[in-house]
Amino acid sequence: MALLESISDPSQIRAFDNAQLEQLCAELREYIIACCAENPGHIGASLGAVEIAVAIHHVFNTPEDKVVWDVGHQAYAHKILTGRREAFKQNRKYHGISGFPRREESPYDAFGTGHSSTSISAALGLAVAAKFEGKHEHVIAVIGDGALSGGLAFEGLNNAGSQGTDLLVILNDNQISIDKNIGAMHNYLLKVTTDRRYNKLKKSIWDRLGAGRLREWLQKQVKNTKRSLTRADGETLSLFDSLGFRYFGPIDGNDIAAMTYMLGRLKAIPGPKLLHVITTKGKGYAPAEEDQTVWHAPGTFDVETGRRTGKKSDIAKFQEVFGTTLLDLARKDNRIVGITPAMASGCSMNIMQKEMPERVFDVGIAEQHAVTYSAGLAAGGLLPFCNIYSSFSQRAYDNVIHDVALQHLKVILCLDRGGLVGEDGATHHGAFDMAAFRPVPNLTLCAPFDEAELRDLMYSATQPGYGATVIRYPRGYGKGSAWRDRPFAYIEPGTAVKRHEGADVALLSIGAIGTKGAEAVERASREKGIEVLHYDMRFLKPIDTAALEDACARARRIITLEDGARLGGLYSAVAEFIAARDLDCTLIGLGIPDRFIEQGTPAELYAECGYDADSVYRALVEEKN
Ligand SMILES: Cc1ncc(C[n+]2csc(CCOP(=O)(O)OP(=O)(O)O)c2C)c(N)n1
Repeated sequence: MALLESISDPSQIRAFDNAQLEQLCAELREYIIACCAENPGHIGASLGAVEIAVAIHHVFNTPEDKVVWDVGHQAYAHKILTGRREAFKQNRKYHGISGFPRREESPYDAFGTGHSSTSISAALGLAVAAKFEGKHEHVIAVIGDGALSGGLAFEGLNNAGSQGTDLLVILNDNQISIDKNIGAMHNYLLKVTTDRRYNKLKKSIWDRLGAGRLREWLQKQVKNTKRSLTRADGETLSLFDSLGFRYFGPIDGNDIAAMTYMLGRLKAIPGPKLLHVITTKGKGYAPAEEDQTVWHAPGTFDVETGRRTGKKSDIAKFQEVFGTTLLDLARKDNRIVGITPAMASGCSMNIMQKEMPERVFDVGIAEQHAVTYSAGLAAGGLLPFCNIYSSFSQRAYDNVIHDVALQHLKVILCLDRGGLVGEDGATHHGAFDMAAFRPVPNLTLCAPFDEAELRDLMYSATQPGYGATVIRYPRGYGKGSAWRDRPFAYIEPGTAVKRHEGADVALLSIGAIGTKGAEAVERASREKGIEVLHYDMRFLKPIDTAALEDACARARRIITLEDGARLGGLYSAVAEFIAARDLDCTLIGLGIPDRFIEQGTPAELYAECGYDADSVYRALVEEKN
């Protein structure tokens, strides 16, 4: 680590020669692998983007010149080079650094990210602002081929291409998203990169590198290739040119000499430019190159063997319950189809995809399209299950209102990772879904207590008593209730379940966080003789008013518990109920407070937000009425 150890600021690498830059890339890789083996993170994308980060900081005058990373999960080399080498050992940890770029964290993080496809819009904004202020800054957006499948990226290209503002977009094309990348844009990029002239160039780059005289030669080749790629076999391949960008590439993005050379040249060219670079996800670590989907974020592993060392559990995650149940339902009902915006393995829709590939649609990182497409499928008579991670569904809010709910279209929207997700932090917590969807008419909004209830709610939503439905459930494990091969049970919309009888205090919970509530209820009874009336509300909409009436009539102290924003969620719903009836109750709300919660283990974050089992217990026993 001779070089890396001495770098505290990227200006130190500006004078490096190619041999030093190559060594630096090798050291960065070794460091990222060693750190991620113990402290898991997004290793695959970050290994693939090492040369991009090094070349940018070598060529450009960061932080005055600005780099905007799309999604930001590939930016580990950037973080390590920009004064966070030691801090990287605490990557994604509680009170450590974020796994994504954050403006508060470093002046080198020009724009915060976590969600996909924002980089071109944000970089354009920065570039236009610099122009307004008369500053001569370079602004660079680094976007993956997966992120380019998101509509926002096209909106950015469309706007930037017509403005003529100086902007460099580096398209980091590793030909994979988390799962296999799909879509027409992917096919187009593939066509460009498999062009015989490009491959000839790539081969000769390698041949030539050994021989030296790199500069003039590369210059000539790149020029020729650009010319030839815009017209391969008589067909135009200049999609980006037609959008107003000058297209350069494709070049080998894992070749540091080629990268620094190209960036150096592009620095002098005005206007919107797009450099297409080909990289390998997981580059330099064989296990990560071999199974790129798993090594997107593999958990802990043994560096020598590549064996993944994360704890295995006997119980299934909510995701497996979702995936298996969807397949079970689809086997019985031909109308059922699955839609995922690029998260087939993350949400386990790949279980259905394996058996029924023609009935599962991976639409790319395109949450808005996923919802409106589902609405179209429903309007055409199919029964779509659209699965979106809760935080990414924020993108599709209007589509749910305008395309689904308003038109009474029966889309079953399954929101995965509802609630605090842990190490991915503020950008990824599913905090706002319940508050956001509660005011939308024509929607049923529910959250299962456990695995069996998820299965039954999914089944129930297919039945005639339900219209458009949102089912939200958390990341990972529940309490481990028996669910597999269980006969489906219909759940009437708007019905709560009484989970404990009592009258000293009432606990109204929604979702799987209710299991922590149940632990606290049990402990309050055992240790303090406090008997809690515990309702698992199950539905936020329609809400079970009989259960609320019962709770308010019997217990004067009501505690709501939700793994979501208190403002607008269950807490607000119960407050509205109490206020409308002028009831004499004290209401305490446990849930995500009115601020953004950063990264940490779920246990640390529940404790911080005051709704882990201990906090619920304290709230229950604080006062005996
Ligand atoms: C709006 C949104 N949807 C989904 C995701 C989840 N996600 C994170 S990285 C990723 C794949 C990105 O692919 P690409 O841009 O090609 O980068 P790579 O990981 O291949 O380097 C996805 C789908 C996200 N971060 N944001």
